[in-house]
Amino acid sequence: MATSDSPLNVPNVTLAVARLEPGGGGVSPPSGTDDGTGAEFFEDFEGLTVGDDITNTVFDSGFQVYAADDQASVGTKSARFDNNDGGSQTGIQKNLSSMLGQGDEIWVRLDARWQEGWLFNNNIGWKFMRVHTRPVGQSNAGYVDWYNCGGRRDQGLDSVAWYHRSEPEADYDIRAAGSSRAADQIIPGEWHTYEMYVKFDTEGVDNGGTALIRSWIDGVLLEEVRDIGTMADAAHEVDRVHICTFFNPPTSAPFESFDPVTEQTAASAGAETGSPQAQSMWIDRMMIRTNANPPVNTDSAGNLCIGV
Ligand SMILES: [Ca+2]
Repeated sequence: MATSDSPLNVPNVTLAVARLEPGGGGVSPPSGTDDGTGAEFFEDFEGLTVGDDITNTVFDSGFQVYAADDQASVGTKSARFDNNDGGSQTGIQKNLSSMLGQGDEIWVRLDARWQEGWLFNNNIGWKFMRVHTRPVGQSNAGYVDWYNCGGRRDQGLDSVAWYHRSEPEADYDIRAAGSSRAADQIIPGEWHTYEMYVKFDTEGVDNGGTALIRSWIDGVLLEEVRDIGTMADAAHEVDRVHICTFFNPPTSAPFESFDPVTEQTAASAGAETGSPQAQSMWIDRMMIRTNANPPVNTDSAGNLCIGV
C-alpha cells in the first residue's frame, strides 16, 4: 500500500520517543475497535473526492490539506497535509459542537504517516495535536499541546523528540521526554496510531485538582502528566482542536531543522520561516470523543482510550 516518497526517497528513519518503563503504565495496546458511534467527530476520508481542499469542509479552517489517495491507513483515502518550503500555515482546525469546561474530557485519535525524509523544525517544535482554551466567547487562553520536534534549546532541551505543553498553566510548564528504547519510536514512512487525552482543570491530580494529560502511540501509553493544570481559569471554555498546525518559526538564530535519520540538527534556511523543506504528511481515521460519549476501550492500565 505504502510507496516510496519522492523526491525525498530515503530509507525509513526513526525519531526516538520515550515510553513509560514497564510498570509505569500501559505496556500493551487495548483490544477492540471503535466504530465511531456517538463520537464528536469521525472521518476516514473514504467518501471524499481526491484532490479536494478539505480545510473548510471536513474541517473548519486550515491550509493546504487535501483528500488524497496516495496513502491510506485504512481504505484507499486519507488527508494529505502539504507544507511549503518555509511555509508556516499548513494544518487544520476542528471546532467542537459544544464547549467543554472544567471537569470535562477529550480524546483525539488519528493515524499519521510522515513522509520519508521528513524534517522537523528544531528549537520550537511542531504542533502535532492541540486543544484550545479561551475565556468564554473571547479569543485565547492557551493550548494544551503534543509537540514533535528535534529539541527546544531555549528550554535547555536537546534531542527531544516530543513533549507536552500546557500553555494555560501560568509557568508554561513543559513535560519532555528524550530518546529512549529503539522500540519506542515515531517512524516516518509508516502509519501509526497516535492519541492524546486531556482532562480540564486548573490543577493537576497530584496538586489537588483533576487535570490530566495522557498520550499513546499504537495504544501504548507514552506519558501521563499529573501535576500541571490544563485551564488557566475554571470559568474558561474549550472550543476546538488543531492538528499539525504551523511551525511557528524561531524568532532568532540558530535556524535549524531536525533530521530524524541522524537525530542531529543542521542550519536550515527554511526553518527560519517555517517548514524546513517542502514536505507532506497524511492522517487517517481521525476521531474526537468527549466525556459526553466517551471511548469504550481501555489500555492495559485501565485508562479509557479510543485505542488502535
Ligand atoms: Ca481512509
